[in-house]
Amino acid sequence: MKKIFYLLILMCICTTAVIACSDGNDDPADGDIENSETDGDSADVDDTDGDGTEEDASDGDMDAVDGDMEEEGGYPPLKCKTPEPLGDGPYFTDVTDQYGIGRDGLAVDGNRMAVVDFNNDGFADMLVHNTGSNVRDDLEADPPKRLKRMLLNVKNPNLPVGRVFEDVTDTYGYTQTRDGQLGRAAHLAVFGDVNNDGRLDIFSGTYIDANNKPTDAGDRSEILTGKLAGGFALAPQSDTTPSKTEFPSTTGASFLDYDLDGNLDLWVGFFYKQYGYLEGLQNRLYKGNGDGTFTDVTDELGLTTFADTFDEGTNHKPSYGVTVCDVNDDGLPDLISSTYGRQFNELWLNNGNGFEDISQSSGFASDENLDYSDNEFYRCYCTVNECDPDPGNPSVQCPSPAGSYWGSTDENEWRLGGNTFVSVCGDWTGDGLPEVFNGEIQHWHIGQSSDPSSLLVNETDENGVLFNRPGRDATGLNQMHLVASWNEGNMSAARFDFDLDGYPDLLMGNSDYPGTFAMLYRQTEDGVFEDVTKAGGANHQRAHGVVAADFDRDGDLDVVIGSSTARESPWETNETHIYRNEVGNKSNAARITLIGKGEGFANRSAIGARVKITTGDRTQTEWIDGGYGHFGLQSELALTVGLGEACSIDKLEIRWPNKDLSVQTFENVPANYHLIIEEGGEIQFEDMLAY
Ligand SMILES: [Ca+2]
Ligand SMILES: [Ca+2]
Ligand SMILES: [Ca+2]
Ligand SMILES: [Ca+2]
Repeated sequence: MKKIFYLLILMCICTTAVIACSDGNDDPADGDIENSETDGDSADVDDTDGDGTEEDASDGDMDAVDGDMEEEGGYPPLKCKTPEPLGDGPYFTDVTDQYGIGRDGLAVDGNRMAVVDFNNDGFADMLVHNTGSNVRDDLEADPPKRLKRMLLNVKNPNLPVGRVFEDVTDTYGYTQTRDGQLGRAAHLAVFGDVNNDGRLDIFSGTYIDANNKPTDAGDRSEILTGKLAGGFALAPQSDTTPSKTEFPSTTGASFLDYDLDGNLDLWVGFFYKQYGYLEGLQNRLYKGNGDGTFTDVTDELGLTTFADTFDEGTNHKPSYGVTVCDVNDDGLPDLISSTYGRQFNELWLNNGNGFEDISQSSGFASDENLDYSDNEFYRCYCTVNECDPDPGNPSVQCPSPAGSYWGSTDENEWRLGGNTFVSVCGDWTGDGLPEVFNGEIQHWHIGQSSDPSSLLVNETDENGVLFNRPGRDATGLNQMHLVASWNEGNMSAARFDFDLDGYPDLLMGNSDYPGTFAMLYRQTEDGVFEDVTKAGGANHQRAHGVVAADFDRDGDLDVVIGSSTARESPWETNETHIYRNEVGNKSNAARITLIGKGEGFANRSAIGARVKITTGDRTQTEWIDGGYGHFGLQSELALTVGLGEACSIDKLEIRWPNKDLSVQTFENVPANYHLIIEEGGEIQFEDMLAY
């Protein structure tokens, strides 16, 4: 009911906005939006002139007496901005305390975050998980020890304007257990409306470390469905909840609709079977049944991997994150596993009937550099084993015994990939095909054995899916090393257009090692990135977990950055910080919310929808994302698209993730509004808010 009410409000706003545009901006060239009745939702919108009665449906001639009819299909007035040069910064300022989550407030700790609007009020909320193992939260402790915080973005009651977070972890029921206690063990979450009732639901993933079985409280991954009255309830258990006799090391999850039936499905990644061994666990695809339950379809769709087929590259991978990405833009979402242990990354192509392993053929699995001679641990191994050719003397103090750390495996191709934590999918180059940025941990002493973080440029053509790695000098995604014994800890990353100039940028988490901090790269008009970390002001130390959302709804994307306390960190706890974007909203932009019609149509969350935004000779392509990367990062389901100097969108094209992959186009859509579009319907315009 609440959702229906919300929609009615939106309709009213829309109608108001439409009436407000009777100043002559109505462009007859608006094309296919002139037929205002196409959404079929006659009860809500037929009173176009606001007189409290429905118009006669047969009155299609828009006569002059009806005045307002003319504007019904029109758009609200242009609200143009003139972008200013970025200047010296800072582009972001730390507003953690203002949002009430700093040390004097809720003292939120955590570095795995999903920032979606889970109470449907239009503002991005936040669910934060902290690193931890098999234990429940200790709510008896003083203060309570919590590994997850569910936070609502609400108006600050003490200020005329401004937002603040309210802790609803317990009241919203996120940590409820099957035995009635609170504090359920959980380590990641992604959101999507799995039962298409208008309320977001949750996959709550639990990482069980098989080395710590005694502390296992028995909690396993769960689906929680959103209640109409707010909060969440445990859904009936199905295949997404492993049994208590299994020890699944869940590390990532992403909602998608692989079969385009309108019910969200779920791709889940798992780490090692047991830490300290090479063998991973089978990653799994679950088909959504539309009621909160899921059925494991991994094997029947060809996604089977094996315990020990390392040489063939078909082994269970130690995944450290999963991502969904339609790499060949055919509307059928494809699956990525970001793999740790320098093992191959996985890319599974959705062919409509199942999945095909194209990890190797596409070049996605690893880079082509097979030189392992500068791997110091391999050199150590060779001090006590015969190696041909001899890689030379190690320049590190070797472990004891010298051949440990799997030195005997270092010559194998399947150990010459990356320690990939996050794969970020999105079109950076502007050709409509998604690139993938892979964030890696890399150490100086492992040398070229280990793939560096890099942008994989999509060069798919009629011959198949292909990724190319142009390298750091070509992309500009360089990283400065302050010490000779450097480590790169790129465990998280977010793709978003911070300055809304129409060129998506990259915020990269960098953590766990001395001297590491978040790095901000701005994409320039020639497609090369420039490092603007210093001017950015969000160079958060030991940045572990980064994700973007427009928390204050002023039009630009703010960021949340988590912290790590690993290895002599400046932080005492894994503090979660919010940085407000101070520059983006000087440019023109659009916020776009898509709503699918549910089962038999597009999924209600519109996850997988493709949006093309053309201004002048440039087209940007965006997809609605169901979560990605290391421990379930997720940004807003609403898109924020930068338009730079353009104050209207020449052409807005939406491809819905339904069986027909139906496409809607709108022309000359004014910027600087929140555009809400239900599948098959018209654009509802909402004014941008600013708090
Ligand atoms: Ca739901
Ligand atoms: Ca489905
Ligand atoms: Ca940009
Ligand atoms: Ca903002």
